[in-house]
Amino acid sequence: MSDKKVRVEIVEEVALICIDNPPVNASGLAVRQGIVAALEEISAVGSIRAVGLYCAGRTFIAGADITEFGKPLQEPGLPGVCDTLENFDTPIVAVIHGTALGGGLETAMGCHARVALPSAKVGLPEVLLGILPGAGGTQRAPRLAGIPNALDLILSGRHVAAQEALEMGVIDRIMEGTPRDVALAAAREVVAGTLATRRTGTLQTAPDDAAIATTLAHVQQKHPQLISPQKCVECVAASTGDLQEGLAFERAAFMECLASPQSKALIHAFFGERAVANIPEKTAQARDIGSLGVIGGGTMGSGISTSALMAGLPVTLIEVTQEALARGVATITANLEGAVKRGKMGAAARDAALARLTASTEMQSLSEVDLVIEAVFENMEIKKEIFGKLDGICKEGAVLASNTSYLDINEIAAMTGRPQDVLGLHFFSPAHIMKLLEVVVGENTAPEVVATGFSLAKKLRKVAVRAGVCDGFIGNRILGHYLKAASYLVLDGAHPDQVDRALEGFGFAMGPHRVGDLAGLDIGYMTRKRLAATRPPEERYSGAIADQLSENGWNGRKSGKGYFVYDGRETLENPDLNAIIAEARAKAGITPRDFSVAEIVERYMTAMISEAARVVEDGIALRPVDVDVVFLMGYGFPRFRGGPLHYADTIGAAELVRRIEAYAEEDAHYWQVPDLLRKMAADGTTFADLNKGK
Ligand code: T1G
Repeated sequence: MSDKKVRVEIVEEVALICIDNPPVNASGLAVRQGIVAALEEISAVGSIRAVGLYCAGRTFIAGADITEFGKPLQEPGLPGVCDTLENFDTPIVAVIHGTALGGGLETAMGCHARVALPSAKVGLPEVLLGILPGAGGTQRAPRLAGIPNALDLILSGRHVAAQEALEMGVIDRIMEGTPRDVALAAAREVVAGTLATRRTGTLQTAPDDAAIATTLAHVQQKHPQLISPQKCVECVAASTGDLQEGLAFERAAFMECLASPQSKALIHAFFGERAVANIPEKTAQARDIGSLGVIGGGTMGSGISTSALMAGLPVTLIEVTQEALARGVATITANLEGAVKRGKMGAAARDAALARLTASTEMQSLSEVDLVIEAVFENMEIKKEIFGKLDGICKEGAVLASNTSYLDINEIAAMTGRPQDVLGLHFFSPAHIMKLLEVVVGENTAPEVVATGFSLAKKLRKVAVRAGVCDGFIGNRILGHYLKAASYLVLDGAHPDQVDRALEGFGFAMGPHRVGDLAGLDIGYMTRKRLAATRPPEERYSGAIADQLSENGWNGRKSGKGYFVYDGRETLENPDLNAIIAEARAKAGITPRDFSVAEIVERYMTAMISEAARVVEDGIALRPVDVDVVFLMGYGFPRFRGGPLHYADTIGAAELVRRIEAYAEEDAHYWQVPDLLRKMAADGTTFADLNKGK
């Protein structure tokens, strides 16, 4: 079997070009060279009347090879290949299966007709990587599908099903069969004249200034920090003119986006979400999970149950009372109803999911399930008692997991005679929507049990990140630290609303005080009380203001008042807040001072990065990218900044050390330079280097 990425097959008067570059036929250099060589080979035959272009493996070209970005561009580039296809004398029909994405769809649009298998999908997701379709997509898509459809495809990055793509005009036909057989049949139809072909570039784009103007205003308002969405609209607007001028405009815009820090961050996020699956236990044999038990029908337990039911698993839900059980089942039902409303599943699938749910107050009914997830109130004694019981109930080989957000998995596992079967599976609320799952590995957790956690995550369509045991694991440990920085900013003079606005300007969907109100201030209050006994005396207390709010019964949205007042959909100022802040400052003997937006962001992010560096240093996270993925998937970190440690590399370890040492003059206990950062500042290492194992 040659390792040629592109093969030509001549079948009478038609030729077939087969691209074979697993895993996703990315159009790397060898594929591009191979396509050009194939066309030359076909020209040389001289008798070919039509060409069918298709791919081997699981999908048509899923885009340009992203791993080539940032490296010197090697010719032929993809724009050139698409032009060569378009200008080829003999008609070429592209046959799409799997997902034709980005440069893949652009390659197909460079061909003279497009046929898709019924299950195929097409898309132009480049904007999700901070770039834009740079091989003619912004010029050919409007010519085939019109400006509104092209804007939809290019700005949403969504994967469009074959039928809708046909209705849009992006593809010309849907045919059944294997990709090769369809390529042969379609090419013969071209010869027979029953499948029309045309050069996309010769088509005209009907102007639609209104759509362009509306969309431009929308992206500027919705994504003020992002470069590529705006560039996408400007390129589509240029598609009403001459093709070559439009392609040149697109190329310049593409190169500008590709050079942007945003694109580097978004590409880091793309590969990061895949890199976190690379764990020491990946070769271990995961145990089969055909059934799940969930203990606790509260927000988390019902969310986890919903996620499992939506993934096709049977679930046994356990609660202590019938009332609590009924509440859990009602929440699950509402979650599933919401999924139907959001178009995530059909009514029949909802009913089938509910039919897979068993609700019981008897823990004994968990005796045959493959995996149990305990999701009860965050109390160590209650959790230990449950695991003690599970040890006596569950079958041999069952995996016992806790959804604790902070507590010591080793201590919980010690309650059983099978600590090797115990791990943490830390879901994020709402658990049937949030994609992140922290898989917390105890000191005795068996490799196959860790592998089972990761395979469950895949089944639930979650992104799993491996975490070691410490208070709060990766995410909440770091959160606990930088929220103190936010509280110190307020104690020292900033206003909670000012802090939130500064961080929303940085890119967070919501500032820490609004997030606190959303999650419930009582959670933080209980954590502070839980940790009070172990708080070092030299630590400056950060909870005075939040404590007062909770002690007043103001725990945020759920009580209509917290840092802010919530009146229906309105968020209003809390008229009592300033007095509480002034009192806390007076008690602490603080003279407030002004903080700039830049200083607020700097302190908050430096605090986050410091603790993140310690989490890597302590081996709680395998790599810096694991921290980044946790924050991108679970803590609303702005994706176009790539995560705390990707962002840290844009600042540099030396500058971070300088900042921390400056802040330490105010508070040497809170602001300490992590050894890892000091070492990186000394030897010039970056977190990107650490991700590569350097
Ligand atoms: N380039 C390089 N590697 C890629 C790749 C790509 N385009 N797409 C996937 N991979 C790798 C991925 O890292 C993983 O590797 C393996 O393939 C399987 O992927 C000019 C410039 C296709 C829907 O944005 O959305 O074209 O981890 O685990 O869940 O306009 O991959 O096994 O080592 O994700 O089944 C535009 C990106 C590029 C599509 C399959 N295209 N890919 O999902 O598998 S920019 C995209 C995906 C562009 C032009 C511009 C998904 C998928 P590893 P996977 P999956």
